[in-house]
Amino acid sequence: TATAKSKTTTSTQTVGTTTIWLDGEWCDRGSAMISVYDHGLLYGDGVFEGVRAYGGKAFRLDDHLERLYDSAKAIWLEVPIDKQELSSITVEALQRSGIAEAYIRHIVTRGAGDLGLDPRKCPKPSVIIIVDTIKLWPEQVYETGLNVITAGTPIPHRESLSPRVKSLNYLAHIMAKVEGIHAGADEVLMLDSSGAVAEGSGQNVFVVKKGRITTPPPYAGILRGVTRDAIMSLATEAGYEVHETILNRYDLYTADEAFFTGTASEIVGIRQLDGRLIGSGKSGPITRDLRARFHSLVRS
Ligand code: PXG
Repeated sequence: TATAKSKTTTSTQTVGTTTIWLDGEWCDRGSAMISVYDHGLLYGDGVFEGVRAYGGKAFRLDDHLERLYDSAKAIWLEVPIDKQELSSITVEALQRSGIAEAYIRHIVTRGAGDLGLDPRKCPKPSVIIIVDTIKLWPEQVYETGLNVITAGTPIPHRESLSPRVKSLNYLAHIMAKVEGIHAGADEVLMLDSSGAVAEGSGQNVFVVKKGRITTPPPYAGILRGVTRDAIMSLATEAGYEVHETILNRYDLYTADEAFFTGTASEIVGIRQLDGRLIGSGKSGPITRDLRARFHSLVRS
């Protein structure tokens, strides 16, 4: 049954139930439905967020919601409820689910319209909150680091569909992921249309060289990750030198350490890129240190 299917077991063995809020109604996995005329489905016209909860508390919920409303603003979409209300409903959804170690997905779609592109034909955007869990890789990957290849698919140009908008159009990132799957890699590195290092399929990327930590700047055209910002602050507080700078693959090939950050991935080392071992070829000491600091931050 839908109820049985939606029972969720997290890594800490907390059993909860997938909980969905859809335009004011509480639903489960079987009952939550949207129209086939929704432009979110027809055209990928909409935006989303992914938030993690640790010990029943959402991590940096305000930052995620701010990004959600900014993404919506950028695509000329008005979220029909205000940020404060969405925040309260999110907290309630998390409590109702009973999932302590949760992954929360917010989605705002353009809503149901007709079969033309014109968003003015969609009178009411839909707002969805899903509380569930997520696991990208087995636990051991966090020890060994990831085997990564560069994808041939670049991220969309910043003046086409801005990568700073967390939109429902993830096809470029999915096509990159598919390349990684067919090559037997754990994850992919995506470049921008000029060939500079951009991000993973759902992660920001960092390089460590001689104790100095670098990551590409958001204005170059990447998603400004909430985890990225948290890691940059943690690293600075810990006394590391942190810089935003344009990176090339050369910088990764010759790095002492490299790692990805993201809500779903948290912080994970990159063991090798395109067949070049990075540093010692396993998750490095600064990556491990930041991972430990990140774990205590999210539980604090
Ligand atoms: N870049 C992109 C393109 C992303 O989609 C990040 C960076 C990291 O941002 P945060 O704020 O999460 O630190 C993301 C995150 C997944 C998954 O399954 C990841 C994301 C969205 C949906 C799924 O890994 N986005």
